[in-house]
Amino acid sequence: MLIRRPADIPASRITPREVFERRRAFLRRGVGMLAAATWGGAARGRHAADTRPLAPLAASPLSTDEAPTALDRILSYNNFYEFGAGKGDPSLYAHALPIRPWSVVVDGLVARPRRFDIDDLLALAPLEERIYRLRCVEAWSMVVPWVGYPLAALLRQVEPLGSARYVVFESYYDPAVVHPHFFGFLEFPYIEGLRLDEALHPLTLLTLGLYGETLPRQNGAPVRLVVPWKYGYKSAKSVVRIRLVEEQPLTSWPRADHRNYGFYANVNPALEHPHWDQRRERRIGEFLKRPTQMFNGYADQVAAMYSGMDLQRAF
Ligand SMILES: Nc1nc2c(c(=O)[nH]1)N[C@H]1C(S)=C(S)[C@@H](COP(=O)(O)O)O[C@H]1N2
Ligand SMILES: [Mo]
Repeated sequence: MLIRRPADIPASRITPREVFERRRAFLRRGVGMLAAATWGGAARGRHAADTRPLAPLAASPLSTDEAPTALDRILSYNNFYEFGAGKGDPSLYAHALPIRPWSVVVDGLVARPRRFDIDDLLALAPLEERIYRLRCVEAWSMVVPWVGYPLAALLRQVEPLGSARYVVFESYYDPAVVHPHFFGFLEFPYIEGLRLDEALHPLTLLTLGLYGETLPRQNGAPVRLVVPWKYGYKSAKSVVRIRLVEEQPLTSWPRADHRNYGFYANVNPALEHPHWDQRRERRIGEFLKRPTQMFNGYADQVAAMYSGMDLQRAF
């Protein structure tokens, strides 16, 4: 079948928002399958697309009004070390990730431990589209229209006990499936963690999609975390277990290199990093760097959680 674009508009002239709106219009007109195979397929390049539309989505007042990064960049410039250390590796190799069936165990210091099937998770709370900045410690950033709902909605279901103070996130790991090349720096499974108040903060998103569809594998299908005021490494992908615990967990990056990666990982331009300048960032798709904002621009909402803490030490 020969498939044409709607008009001969050079791709360089199309803003991500226009592409997004046009894809949505396609989906609404009931040719979702076709749209996914054409626009999605073209944008994803070598990635085997098998996402599906998510609806209905409420727009979130917590969204930034900045323009989202183009979908093809979000799909092809990734950190997902289980599938390689190069930015292009996840889009090439993450197709091996088996995303169905999938379930997430939520246990530890909770009154009602439970295993959630991915379909339960998709139906647990109203899905919102939230356009958030993602700032990587490597000094690049993106703006992504995520789809999800507050992690708090999930945690409420299991009733955290009074003794629970931290939340641990464990990513999928099967040595037979992940990472076709040797990468000896991180130990797997990838482990992340938040303080319970951070995990319950309304900005902390249990994320099931982006750009109006279920998550592509390279972005952490079928369910990941997004914590927009922290460096990207806090946003664990392809989560299989969420555990509530009493002690601050030893997470993957500080375990590998505690001088360069802290537990808190709050975006902080005043912090000196030995490898990357945290004062500025390059928005993917832009040429000039821009100043990095404290807490990635979310200071009004989150700074109070850290009052009285020395953010140079608790970094
Ligand atoms: N399981 C797992 N989750 C992960 C990572 C990883 O290597 N493995 N990389 C993190 C880092 S460093 C970043 S910047 C973001 C990147 O998310 P994106 O590829 O969807 O932009 O995912 C985070 N989550
Ligand atoms: Mo990152």
